[in-house]
Amino acid sequence: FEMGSSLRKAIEKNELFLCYQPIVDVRTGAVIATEALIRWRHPELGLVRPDEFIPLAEETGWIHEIGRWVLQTACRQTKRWQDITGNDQLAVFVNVSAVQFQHERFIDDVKRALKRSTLPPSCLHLELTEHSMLRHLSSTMRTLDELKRLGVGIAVDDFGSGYSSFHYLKQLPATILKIDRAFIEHLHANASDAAIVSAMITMGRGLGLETIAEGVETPEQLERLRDLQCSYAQGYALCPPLVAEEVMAYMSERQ
Ligand code: G
Ligand code: G
Ligand code: G
Ligand code: MN
Ligand code: NA
Repeated sequence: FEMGSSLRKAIEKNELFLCYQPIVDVRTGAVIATEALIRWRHPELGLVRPDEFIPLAEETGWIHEIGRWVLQTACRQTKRWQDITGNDQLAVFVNVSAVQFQHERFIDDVKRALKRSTLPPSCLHLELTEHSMLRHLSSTMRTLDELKRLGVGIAVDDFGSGYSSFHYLKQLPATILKIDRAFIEHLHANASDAAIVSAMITMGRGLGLETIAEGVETPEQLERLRDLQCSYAQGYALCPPLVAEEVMAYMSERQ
């Protein structure tokens, strides 16, 4: 069975779609953004998760076209939500793979998605893992600097899980830390995890970075994050990834 050749056709056949997971202000519960998460509805295999096809897309080079489609779709959708809700600060977080990021046309793709959607650059945040930022460090740094000049946000995804060092973190023009869910899982019961999350939040504040806690699954974890003065959170306890129509309903209930 050839997943590669069907992936090539997935865009034109409209088999790809985005789910969006709300990112919420811990104090007020307001939706400040969503994270776009790609899905593939395969005619025979059913729903294929990104973990299964993103590596394939990277190997085959289709990641560039798919990534372009994700950027454009996420920016358009977010602009639409801004217009409907009147909240012109509503933002979107888009995952970017290392391969996609290294492409010479990546910056052009970002600019084009912003221009076509008319979404303000400050409402787009690109998520990269520490690992992918540290690959080809000097060219990555140039791209990140240019994105920052555009006004686009740079989020460090899965923060704390990779081989990061404070030496690199200091140099990266990041704007947001997304605390890896491994640190959130036992937050309410494990004093070490609570100490680490607390330190991450404090360090973020000192560096001028916002922090988002990922994978918040219980009210107890959310309560602890509130105590630790974490700004934002996402996870099943708040809302799972939803299709666009469901996100609109979720936001309306919270206005
Ligand atoms: O819900 P979840 O199974 O969506 O996501 C699994 C993994 O796939 C995560 O690591 C996430 O960052 C990644 N992912 C989700 N959507 C995208 C996307 O649009 N582009 C890339 N490169 N990765 C994505
Ligand atoms: O749609 P527009 O007129 O902006 O396209 C100008 C050129 O850019 C065309 O050659 C087209 O093939 C190419 N192009 C169209 N869409 C994209 C895109 O999303 N990203 C990049 N990098 N090039 C694109
Ligand atoms: O690697 P990244 O952080 O981009 O991936 C986000 C992944 O986490 C997606 O697969 C998404 O579906 C998943 N996710 C979202 N909320 C939760 C949660 O509360 N718990 C767990 N275990 N996974 C979550
Ligand atoms: Mn992510
Ligand atoms: Na993450």
